Amino acid sequence: MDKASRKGSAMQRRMSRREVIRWSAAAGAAGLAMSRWGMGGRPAGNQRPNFVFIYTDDQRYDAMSCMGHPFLRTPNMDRLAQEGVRFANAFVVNSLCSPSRACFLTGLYSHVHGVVDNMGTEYDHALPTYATELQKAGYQTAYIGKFHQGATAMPRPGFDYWLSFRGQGQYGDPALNENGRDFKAKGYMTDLLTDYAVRFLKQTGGKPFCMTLAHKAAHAPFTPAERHADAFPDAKMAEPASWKDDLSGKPAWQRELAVRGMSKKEAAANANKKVPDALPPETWNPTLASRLNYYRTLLAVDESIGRVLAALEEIGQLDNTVVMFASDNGFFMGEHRFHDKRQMYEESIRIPLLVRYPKLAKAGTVNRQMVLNIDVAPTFLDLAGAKVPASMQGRSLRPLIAGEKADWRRQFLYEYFREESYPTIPTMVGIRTERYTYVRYPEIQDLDEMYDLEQDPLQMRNLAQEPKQAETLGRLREDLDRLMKETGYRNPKAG
Ligand SMILES: [Ca+2]
Repeated sequence: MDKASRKGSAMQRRMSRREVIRWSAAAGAAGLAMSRWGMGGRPAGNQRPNFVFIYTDDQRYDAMSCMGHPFLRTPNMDRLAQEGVRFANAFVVNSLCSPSRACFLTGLYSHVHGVVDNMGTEYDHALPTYATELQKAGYQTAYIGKFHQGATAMPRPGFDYWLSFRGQGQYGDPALNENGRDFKAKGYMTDLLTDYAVRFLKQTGGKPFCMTLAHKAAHAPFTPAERHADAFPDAKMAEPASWKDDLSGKPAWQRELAVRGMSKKEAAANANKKVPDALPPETWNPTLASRLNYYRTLLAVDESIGRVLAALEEIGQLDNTVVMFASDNGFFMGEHRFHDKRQMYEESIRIPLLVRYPKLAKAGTVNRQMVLNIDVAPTFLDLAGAKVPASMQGRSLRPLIAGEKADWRRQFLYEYFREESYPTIPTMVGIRTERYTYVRYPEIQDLDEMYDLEQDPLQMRNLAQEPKQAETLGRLREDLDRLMKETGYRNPKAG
């Protein structure tokens, strides 16, 4: 732990003691008994911020109109950016649904919290999460939406209110689970989740709360709300510049993925297809329905944000609430001829991250530090004045939200673990610095990758084999080894 973080932790400890004293005094004076949320009653709790953490599934970092999107309009995401901080360099440390969700919760890398793939593993319930710690600190906690870990829809530790579903769930008339009770709902998933979120907010009664609202959108099968089914009638999606990438000079598995497909079934069916050294060109379809529908699903998400903000205003808590908006991973829209996520390219590892909290954040700020999904949990605990467990690997974004100068990270570790269902995409471990990406594939014999993002932001030219780059490559390898050591890297799937 560096000096600044030690100082920060000491301050957190002092703050939490002060909080306890203040709370005890207030509760004592009012003659209130302990409730399930800690001290009963309203007084001191109102001084602490509430948290509303809204996140989507598979939303690209640039799928917002405030990022200059050509046809998607997201006035409420834009409002969060205009009235708060937009993190221009927000990343996930593992670009996959279940692992990233557990990273948000625990502030830990996948190889520590245990969720390394989408195959139904679950984080270790003994681990502290922002929910368990805020609950202990007297917050009312709610999880509403897609959880996508384990094999069950049942409530998880740390949440006073629970509304979720099993696995991926359905867009239309979904099966839901409310506080342990299974039932079938009528309606469109994004709208239903928003109804429950608004209902939760309206019954908070002045006690501090932390509500997570995790949307199913914009994940496949990309089903928009009926009212948005015909949105963007004239949209033509521009061909991404890296659609022309023939993947020559890059690892062979990437060309294999492009030629033979991603799933185990596709890979088996196409096993006889030859994998060339360079991909032949392919025609871009600017009106591909699945891609347009991906963007259409985000229209209901944006409306949902608007409804949540209105509900916060109605209960008089808007400016006392830290509203954070993010996504669990990015998504390829044909870049390098890829779809989906997982790979350590920018479109896959970058996420949107917006924070509105006018008590701390100056409106319309853009922060360019590298921030991560594992930073969310420590941020909430820090802002609540609760103790951030020393075991958490992320860092509190508080100084960045406040616009303070901070000695911040200049590189981070990225990891992905091969899934049985998508065997072509290998286990990878990499480092992203402010200038470079370097990734290696420890389980297969294939090329490493190295990109100079300053010279080659589209990641077209793999520098890992270029003699002139040997020194830089050597440094990146050393830095990666150090990060692996520091974070206790291991491959849990390798046993
Ligand atoms: Ca996802």
